[in-house]
Amino acid sequence: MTKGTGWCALFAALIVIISIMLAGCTTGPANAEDDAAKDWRLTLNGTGTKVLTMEDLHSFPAVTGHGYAVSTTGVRFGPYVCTGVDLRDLAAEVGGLAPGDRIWVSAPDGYMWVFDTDQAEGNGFVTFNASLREIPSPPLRIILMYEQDGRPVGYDDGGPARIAIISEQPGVVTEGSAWVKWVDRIEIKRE
Ligand SMILES: Nc1nc2c(c(=O)[nH]1)N[C@H]1C(S)=C(S)[C@@H](COP(=O)(O)O)O[C@H]1N2
Ligand SMILES: [Mo]
Repeated sequence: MTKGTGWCALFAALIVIISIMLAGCTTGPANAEDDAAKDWRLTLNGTGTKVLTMEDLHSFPAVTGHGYAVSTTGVRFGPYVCTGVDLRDLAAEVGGLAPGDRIWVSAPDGYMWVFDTDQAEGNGFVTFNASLREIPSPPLRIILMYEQDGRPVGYDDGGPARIAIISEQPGVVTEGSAWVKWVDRIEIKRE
């Protein structure tokens, strides 16, 4: 083996090693998110029970709007363009909503938030402008969001499925506590 081919082999080996490392960096986290979405299940409970996959969720009419939220500590998250499924469409799968019903939305970390039917219709939320001054609420929609800014919702953002409260126009801030992350259960409670 000449000196030249030795260097050439070493160089080739380096290229292979670097490629493998780069591939790990770029596809690793994306695959983890894909797996999370693949394993994800949503249990709907109303007059009956249904379990949906992410593929099922994508088969519902998609709704897109502007979402922007503020935490109790005044930290804002967003603004985002949010895409998902209207909560009423999910409720319809298990008997729909009747006046007085409550919608319990929960996650595996034990967090839960309750919406009433008025809110499911987009009313009765407290809203702020981007400077966190309270403003009269425009019509809103509660969605189970699976896409944020055109990409699947990442785990850190509460994916694969998170509650988002959206409006047609941008700049409407809602309370972050209702934006349930990692949603895996939606129950309709009737008195
Ligand atoms: N599953 C789950 N969702 C949750 C919470 C939580 O603790 N668990 N906290 C809520 C509260 S109080 C706020 S302010 C926002 C915070 O969102 P962030 O973590 O994206 O900033 O998530 C909401 N959704
Ligand atoms: Mo919060």
